[in-house]
Amino acid sequence: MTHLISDDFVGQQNARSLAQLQADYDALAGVLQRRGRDIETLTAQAAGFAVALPSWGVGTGGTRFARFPGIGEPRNVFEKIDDCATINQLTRATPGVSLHFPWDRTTDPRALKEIANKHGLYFDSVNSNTFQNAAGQALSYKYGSLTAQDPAVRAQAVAHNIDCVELGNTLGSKGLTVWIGDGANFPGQHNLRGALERYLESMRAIYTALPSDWLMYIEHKLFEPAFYATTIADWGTSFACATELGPKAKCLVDLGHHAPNTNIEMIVARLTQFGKLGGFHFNDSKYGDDDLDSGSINPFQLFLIFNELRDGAVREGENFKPAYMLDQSHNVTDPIESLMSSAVEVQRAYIQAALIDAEALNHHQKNNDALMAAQTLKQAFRTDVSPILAMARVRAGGAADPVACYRASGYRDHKREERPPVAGASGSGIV
Ligand SMILES: [Mn+2]
Repeated sequence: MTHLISDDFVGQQNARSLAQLQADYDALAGVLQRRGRDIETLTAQAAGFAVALPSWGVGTGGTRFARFPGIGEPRNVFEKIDDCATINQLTRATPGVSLHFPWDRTTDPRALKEIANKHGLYFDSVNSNTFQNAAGQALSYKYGSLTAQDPAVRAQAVAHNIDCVELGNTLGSKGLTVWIGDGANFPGQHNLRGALERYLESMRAIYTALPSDWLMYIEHKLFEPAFYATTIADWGTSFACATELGPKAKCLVDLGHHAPNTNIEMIVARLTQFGKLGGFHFNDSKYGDDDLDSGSINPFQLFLIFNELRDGAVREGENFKPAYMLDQSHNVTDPIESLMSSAVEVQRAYIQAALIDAEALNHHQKNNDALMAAQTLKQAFRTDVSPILAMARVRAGGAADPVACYRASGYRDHKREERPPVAGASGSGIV
């Protein structure tokens, strides 16, 4: 495995804080032991956790108003892979990379796969893009893609998705995530039922082209760019479509794609109960599809989602493996730092949820003791599991403190030299 920051450097950085980490780890081990929990079991769970990186997240995202590029940004998919490899080197929690086409299109997917594998990375699900017009595209998506009135536009959008599947198959991916911006901006613009009928017809054609070991993830989003009626606006529509399409179609929950205050953990419970929870795009939000860093606004919500996932794993057994991915837009931070700390926040919620005393929770629920049930969750949520996460990283060769190690390495300054900006570099943005 090759790394751009030397493993020796990471080891030297870790050495400076190892004694402190060990002391914190031992203290936490004592606390957990009194609760009847073994810290080593939890550390092993943390080490086994993975959340995929969005290739478009390593560049500055921007908003619909402006984009303020960062320094030394990746200019093509190969440079994005370098940044993703660095994130995984330091966090040891992000070995998967999710590509977005046509932004990440390459004429040599085999070479791309080889380089990613050399860095210890693999390709997670691929994402199609019919919410923009690609350069040189014959027909416009201005009035929709998979739901467009014009059958030729729909055929073009279907063909693009099938192309993504073929490219992904060469790269070793096992899933296609489909999000469309289709919908109406005015009452009356669409026949609401007709648009969904056209969507299903298009999706059936894509579904038929899926390899047998692939899944299709349907990503819903409440609004934007369609501000009156988005065709795939909510989990109900997503669930209905996934059910219509068949067992290879599942629902993808992007945390920012709901109305404010929506009980997302309940959506997770529902989709799990009916076998349609495909996976997540993790991020955080205050108002809408803000694409803020995971855990930066509402870490308790993230924890409650992982409580449902913990319950799902108990009930569903080994086959319950939702796909975890970050989907964020970084505008005022170094994207590498944001993605590293976000991966750690998702991993943190996972371990906090693993700490829940499920037996006690069950008991309190049966006895209608709402206060103690809530306290049982809070006890796990309040536990600072940072030493577990740091120890899992250090043992795997990662950094005790990924952001500090990254800053000390001078990685971004090297990239400033190596990567002078080029006009029209490959895309990054908000999805
Ligand atoms: Mn998303």
